[in-house]
Formats: sequence, C-alpha cells, structure tokens
Amino acid sequence: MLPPTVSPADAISEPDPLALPAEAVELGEALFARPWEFLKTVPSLEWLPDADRPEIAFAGRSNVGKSSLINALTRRQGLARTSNTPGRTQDLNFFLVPQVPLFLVDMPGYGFADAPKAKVDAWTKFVKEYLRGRRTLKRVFLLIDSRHGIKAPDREIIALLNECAVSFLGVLTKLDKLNAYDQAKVIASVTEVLRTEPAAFPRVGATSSETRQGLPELRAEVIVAAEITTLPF
Ligand SMILES: Nc1nc2c(ncn2[C@@H]2O[C@H](COP(=O)(O)OP(=O)(O)OP(=O)(O)O)[C@@H](O)[C@H]2O)c(=O)[nH]1
Ligand SMILES: [Mg+2]
Repeated sequence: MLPPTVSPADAISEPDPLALPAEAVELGEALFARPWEFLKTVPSLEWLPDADRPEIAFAGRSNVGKSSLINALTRRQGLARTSNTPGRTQDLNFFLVPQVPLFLVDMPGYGFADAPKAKVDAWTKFVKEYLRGRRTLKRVFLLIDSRHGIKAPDREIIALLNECAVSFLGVLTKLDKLNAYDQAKVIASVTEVLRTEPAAFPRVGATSSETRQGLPELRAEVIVAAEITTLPF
C-alpha cells in the first residue's frame, strides 16, 4: 500500500493555532445574551469585591471607548456610564451576570492632558496597585483608538503589564471611523507592535461599538480569558 500523502490543499486547511475556537464564539454569545448587571463602584483598594472569581478589566486612554464597549458587548445601553467628556469614569466599576463566576471591570481612562496632577497621581497609584495585586485578574483588554494607534501613555501601561506579568489583549476601538484600507493597516501595525510584548496575548481585537464589528469575537475572548467551558443552565 502507498503511504498517505499530504496534498498542498490539506496543508492549507490545517487549523490556525491562533484562531478563536468556534465553541468560544458560541459560548460568548450565550454569556452576553444574559442580563448583565452593575455590581459596584470601587474608589480604592479596600472596596474591591472578594477575589473569588475570574476578572477581566477594560483599560485604555481616556475616551477610547471602554464604557461604550461594555455596553455594546452586554447590549445594555447605559449599563456603564459613557461621555464625551474625557475622564468620565474615575473609579473601577464592576459588572456581573447572575450565576456565572466572572467580573467585568470598567477602568478609569489614563493619559488625559487636562487632569490635575494630584488626581492623575492618585489614579496611577490605585490602578497600578490593582493591576499588580489582583490575583484573579485573568486578562486586561487594552483598548486602543484605531485612529491613533499605540501612544506613549499606552506604552507605560504595557510596560507595567509586562512587569507584573498580567496578560493583556490589544483591542482596537472605533473602527467605524476608518475606511477598510486604514482599518487593515492599523490592525496589522498594532498586531506587529504587540507581537514582541511579553504579556501581550497573540491576537488583537478589532471592534466598533457603533457598528458592532468584532463584538462576537470579543465576547469569545472573554470566554477564553475567563476559561469558561460551560454555562450553568
Ligand atoms: N464612532 C464611535 N464612537 C465611539 C465608539 N465607542 C465610543 N465612542 C464614543 O467615544 C466617546 C467616549 O466613549 P466612552 O465609552 O465614554 O469612553 P471611555 O474610554 O469609557 O472614557 P473614560 O471613561 O473617560 O475613560 C463617546 O462619545 C462615545 O460615544 C465607537 O466604536 N465608534
Ligand atoms: Mg468610561
């Protein structure tokens, strides 16, 4: 009998190790079809809820679209407070869904020029302590405005995440503001920059809360990051 041969067609259809697993996409849709709720606002470390379940935090520059993305993912407008005024979210805000062991955390934005220095220092200290010390923090979704790409304040947070070995996923926001060519360009360039960052997860999210582009994939990233394999009933 002749030995089995691999044709070029078979080689092309090899599964991509970086692709999102199909079951995660399905579970992600099921998770976010559920009624997400606001749990609490946390102004300082002593107010954190017990670290008794996986947690995913949404971080990024002020106005990048963190709160909007949480609303879009959960399909609940107004769940997280959004604003045109940079610096709207000033505390950590926790969200949960009944019966599923998971917190989503909306973080205050960094890097907005008009904030008083004392306020920026207090925020920086609080956030650094949270990122460093929260042992149930499974992944940070690091949001990057697709019109601007990775800027100096993002690099500072990336350095911190690398230093404390907190895994993060780069997530482009506001892609509706770019044409298809510029979208592809920024996705490629951010992927390339993050490829060499030790704590960066080897995929990049590409989203718009406006057009809902990339939301099924990001819901699946929540499933992957929280290591959810099944949902209770
Ligand atoms: N076109 C477009 N606008 C968006 C998108 N996401 C957010 N925005 C707008 O960007 C502004 C800031 O959105 P937020 O969600 O409040 O941003 P944030 O990152 O939570 O801001 P801070 O809490 O201040 O750090 C709002 O005017 C949103 O309507 C998007 O995907 N597309
Ligand atoms: Mg916000």
